[in-house]
Amino acid sequence: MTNLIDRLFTAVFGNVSSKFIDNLTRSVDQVYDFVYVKVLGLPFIVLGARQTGKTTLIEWLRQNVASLEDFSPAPTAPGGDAVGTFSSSIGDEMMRLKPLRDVGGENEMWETDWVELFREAKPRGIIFLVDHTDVLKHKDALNFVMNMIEEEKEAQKNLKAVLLLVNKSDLWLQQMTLDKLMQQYGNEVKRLGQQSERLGYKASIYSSSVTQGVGVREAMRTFFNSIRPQPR
Ligand SMILES: Nc1nc2c(ncn2[C@@H]2O[C@H](COP(=O)(O)OP(=O)(O)O)[C@@H](O)[C@H]2O)c(=O)[nH]1
Ligand SMILES: [Mg+2]
Repeated sequence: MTNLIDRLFTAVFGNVSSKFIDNLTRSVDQVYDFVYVKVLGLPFIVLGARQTGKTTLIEWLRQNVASLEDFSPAPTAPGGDAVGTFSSSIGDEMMRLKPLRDVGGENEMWETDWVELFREAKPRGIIFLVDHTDVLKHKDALNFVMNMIEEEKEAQKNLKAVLLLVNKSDLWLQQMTLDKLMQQYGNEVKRLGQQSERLGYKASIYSSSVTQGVGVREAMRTFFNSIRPQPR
C-alpha cells in the first residue's frame, strides 16, 4: 500500500535557467534553484539560492506534514470540501507543469525561471529561503521576487502568503538575534510589509534550523494556515 503522505505530496525540483541567472547576477557560482510543491492540493513554491536548505526542508515536510495542525491527512481529506474543490480547479495547471508524463513525485529536474514558474503554478504561497551568508545575493533575489509579485497580476491574485525563512540558525543564533540579522535586510523587510498589506497576503519572517528541527514546525504551521482555503 502506498503511503498516504506520498500520494498527497508532490515535489518537483528544478533549476533556474541561465537566462534568469544572467539577469540577476553575473557571477557563475551564485546559483539559484526552486522546488514546486503541492501538499493536499495546495501549491506553493520554495525559492532561494542553492545550499540554503530547500531540499532539506522538503524532506522535513514530507516526514512531518501529518503533524502540522489542520493538515492531518485523514483518508477523506482529498475528497473533503475545501481542499477537493481547490484541487480540481488547479488540475489544468498541474498538467501543464508536468509535461513529462509522470514525475514520480520528486527529483524530476525542471528548468524554468521564477517568473515562468510563478505564472504557471499560481502558487498559494512562496517560501523564500536564505541563510546567514551572502546577504547581497539573497537581497538581490528577494527583490527580484517582490518585483515579480508586483508585475504578475494574474498569479498575484492566488498568493496568500510569503514566508521568509532564515535557515541554519544553529550556525548563527548564538552570535546574533533574528532581528539583528534582518537589519541587513531593512529595505526589503519594509517593502515586503508594504507589499503584503497592499496586495493582501500574509508576510512572515522566521528563523529555523531545519536540520536540528528548531523553529521549522512553527514557521510551517503559520505558512500552511495562511495558504489553506479559509471557510467563507
Ligand atoms: N547547519 C545547517 N545546515 C543545514 C540546515 N539546513 C540545511 N543544511 C545543510 O545545507 C546544505 C544544503 O542543503 P540543501 O537542502 O541541499 O540546500 P538546497 O540547495 O537549497 O536544496 C546541506 O549540507 C544541508 O545539510 C540547517 O538548518 N543548519
Ligand atoms: Mg536542493
